[in-house]
Amino acid sequence: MVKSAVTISLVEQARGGPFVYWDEFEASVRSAAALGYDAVELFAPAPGFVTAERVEKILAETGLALAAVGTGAGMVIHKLSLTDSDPARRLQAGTFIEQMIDYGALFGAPAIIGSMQGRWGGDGPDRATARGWLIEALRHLGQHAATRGVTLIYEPLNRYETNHCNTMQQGVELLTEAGTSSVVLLADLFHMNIEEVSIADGLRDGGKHIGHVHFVDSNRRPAGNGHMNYAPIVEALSAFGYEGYASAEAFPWPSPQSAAEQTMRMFQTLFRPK
Ligand code: LER
Ligand code: MN
Repeated sequence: MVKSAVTISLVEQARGGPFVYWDEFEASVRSAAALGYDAVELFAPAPGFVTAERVEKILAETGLALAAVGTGAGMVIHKLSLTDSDPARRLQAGTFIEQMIDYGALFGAPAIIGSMQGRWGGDGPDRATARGWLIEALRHLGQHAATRGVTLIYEPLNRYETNHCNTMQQGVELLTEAGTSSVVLLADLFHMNIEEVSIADGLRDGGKHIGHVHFVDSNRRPAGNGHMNYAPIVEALSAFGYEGYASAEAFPWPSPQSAAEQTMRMFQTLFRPK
């Protein structure tokens, strides 16, 4: 059964980004719990930003799980990427992600590599060099995650955010080349709406490699506020037995509370039909 999750961002520098809750952690988790969410996905400025003790206490009190932790703060705040031409910066990027993996793993939550994959070209490395670094990083970080009992999530992004992988098929090829079984793909419906010929076909391309879904509409508003056709999406996920999270990574439109309510209504309609 697909599970519901909603994003919480505590990264001030990311204001304006596609995250539902922006409040303090506890208030956001309590609000998500009141709406019936199974979990929250946390985008924090640094590993341990909300102490492990507090996370544990609040999750225990509300009964929610931690679905995943984002690593994008490494890029947004520190401009770190796994494909930076400077080896010292690549090392710092890897260390930031390792620490985020360790933080999430305390709660069984995988870390997500999205914007920290960086891009090739321009003043940076050529495509083959950057791809080699990315593959090496996924192998190493995937192994690190496995020793902590979690997977690692790799997210193909739309062309304006990366030029490594834009589609699920490219994501599968990257993971296959990396030869790692501890890294899974994130299917973000917003990015897929830009890049895939058909979102449902893209999901089928990813198939069993897909370990996480960002549940959002075509315009990045909460599900139901754009022109996304969800029926074939739900059918494709169900056909390969997807049982991960549908996590609301969407603009807090028109407000965090309304966005969380609207997403939950759509989640119930699509994934818990009467
Ligand atoms: C960024 O566009 C995104 O989708 C995030 O999940 C990755 O950091
Ligand atoms: Mn995403």
